[in-house]
Amino acid sequence: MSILDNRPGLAHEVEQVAEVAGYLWQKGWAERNGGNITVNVTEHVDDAIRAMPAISEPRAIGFTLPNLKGCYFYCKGTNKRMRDLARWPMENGSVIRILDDCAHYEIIADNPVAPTSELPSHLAVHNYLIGKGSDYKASVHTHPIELVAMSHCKKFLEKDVATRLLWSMIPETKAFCPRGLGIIPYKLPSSNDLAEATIKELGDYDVTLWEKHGVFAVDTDVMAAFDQIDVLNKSALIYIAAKNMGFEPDGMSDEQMAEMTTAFNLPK
Ligand code: 2HA
Ligand code: ZN
Repeated sequence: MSILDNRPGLAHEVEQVAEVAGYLWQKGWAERNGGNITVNVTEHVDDAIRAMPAISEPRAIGFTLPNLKGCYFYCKGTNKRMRDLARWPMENGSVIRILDDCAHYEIIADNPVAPTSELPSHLAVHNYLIGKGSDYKASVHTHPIELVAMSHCKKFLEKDVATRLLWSMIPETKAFCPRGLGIIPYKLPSSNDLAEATIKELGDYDVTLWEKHGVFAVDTDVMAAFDQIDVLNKSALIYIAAKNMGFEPDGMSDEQMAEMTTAFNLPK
């Protein structure tokens, strides 16, 4: 028996996570247990799920997150591989319930797989998204090679320098990542500091670059969050390809960017 049985909506959410996990592995962005995904699945929760007993003891989140009262999340498991999650999502991830104190959670299905080490960041972000009335349900953290490489260069860590460069490599990037790439200076992985810094940047950006570590993206669903990272990394690859051919790419001109921004009604 699985919590996904006879629940096509919930099963679809988890299948989408598994599909994205496979892409992350294939792209070389998910070495070993690298990266994590959480999805707010509360809209798919019925009375039978609400009545399900816990299969773990209550565990502390590390924050008190009042907007998460009554929420349920599918979370990748800590120390689990994306390439395994792609095939067996309920053996490499689990569904958790936030307890009424909003400071603890428990695992309810299918197996007692402990959630991702970045759970504090992920849940604090979901708390923030709900608080501002956003319809975003998914967050993805991964290690895209070329974007991480760019984060080793000080120039690209200045506000919006990487965003402008990446947008200018191909018109689609601004169209499909219209808020650009926020920058988070290096912080210890899994730390509350990293979570807090990420939330601050998510006010202005859907995708943030964690210096020398990876990216963290949010969107309505896991596929959309993946797409935003994918278009940014594609631009990084075009930039690198040009550099490898021995020249600095011109990039789209300011006029071309402005024309596209108006034509597609994008934010300035
Ligand atoms: O879950 O990528 O940052 C593994 C990580 C932590
Ligand atoms: Zn990471």
